[in-house]
Amino acid sequence: MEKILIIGACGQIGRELTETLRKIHGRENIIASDMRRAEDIGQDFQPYLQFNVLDRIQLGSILRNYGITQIYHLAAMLSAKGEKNPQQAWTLNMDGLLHVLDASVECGIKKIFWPSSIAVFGPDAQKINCPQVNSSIPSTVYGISKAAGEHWCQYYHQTYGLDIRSLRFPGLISYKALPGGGTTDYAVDIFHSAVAGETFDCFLKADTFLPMMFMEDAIRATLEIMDAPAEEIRIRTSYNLSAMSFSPEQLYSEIREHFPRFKIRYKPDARQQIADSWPCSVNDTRAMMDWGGIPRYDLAAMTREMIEQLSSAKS
Ligand code: AKB
Repeated sequence: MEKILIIGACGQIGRELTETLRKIHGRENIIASDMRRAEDIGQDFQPYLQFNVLDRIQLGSILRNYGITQIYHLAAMLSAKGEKNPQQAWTLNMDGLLHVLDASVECGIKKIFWPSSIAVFGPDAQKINCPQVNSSIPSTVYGISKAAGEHWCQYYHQTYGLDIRSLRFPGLISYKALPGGGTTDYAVDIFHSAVAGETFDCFLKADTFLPMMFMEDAIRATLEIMDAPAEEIRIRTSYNLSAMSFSPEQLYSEIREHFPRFKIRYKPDARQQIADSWPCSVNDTRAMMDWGGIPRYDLAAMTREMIEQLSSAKS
């Protein structure tokens, strides 16, 4: 029986992953944790612990006291927020990961998942279909922390045999939880404006192509990489992962198929520079070869699902 700790469970990925893992392993075996106060968390999200991953001593106690066998470490500061708070982003993203790696070796954790990002690539990387191994000189603190984190994961695997698995997520789109502080967040916010009947102010230019994925596909890929036999995970930094690539204008046109009167205004801000530094699309052949399945959602299917779900939540 696995006992799983999710760190950063209140975030965009954490909410859905917690729900899914609880269906598979049973509610009592999935301990959700985050910085949010335990009093503010509903009964439906229990068992829950208020916990800051920067507290290394508490991390060790949790792993021992709850008999944790696996960790999903999701807590991080994303790209746009990280540029406003570089030191804090570095501390949370880097020290947080090092605490998890170190405590996992100490407590004999069997398997760990840690998300990396397309942000590991910088302006000099290949723009279209960016390969698994390519120039990786990131221009954001978030990207630097993810690139360094990937190397730490590989180091802990090679040096201590730690079974840590990782995916380079593109922008993730979901209706259950909002993202916070990312450059790809526009692709979620736009749906909320469309369903509310409001004009959307887009912080990226109309023709900015970025790699994106519907959350259901991201969760499935996470479960697939975690379920794969250890010897099939040949990349111990992090795997490129791909589903679709679109621009704000393409997403807007797709949404207009459902809401013909929907309006968008383009007001690019500092996040444009971050988006311009990332690839437009990535190549995930290695993930497909080693363990992966094919994503089910393209732009049209994702848009339909987002609108259906947000509209029914509203009514
Ligand atoms: C962000 O925009 O910072 C994230 C990411 C691509 O990792 N969604």
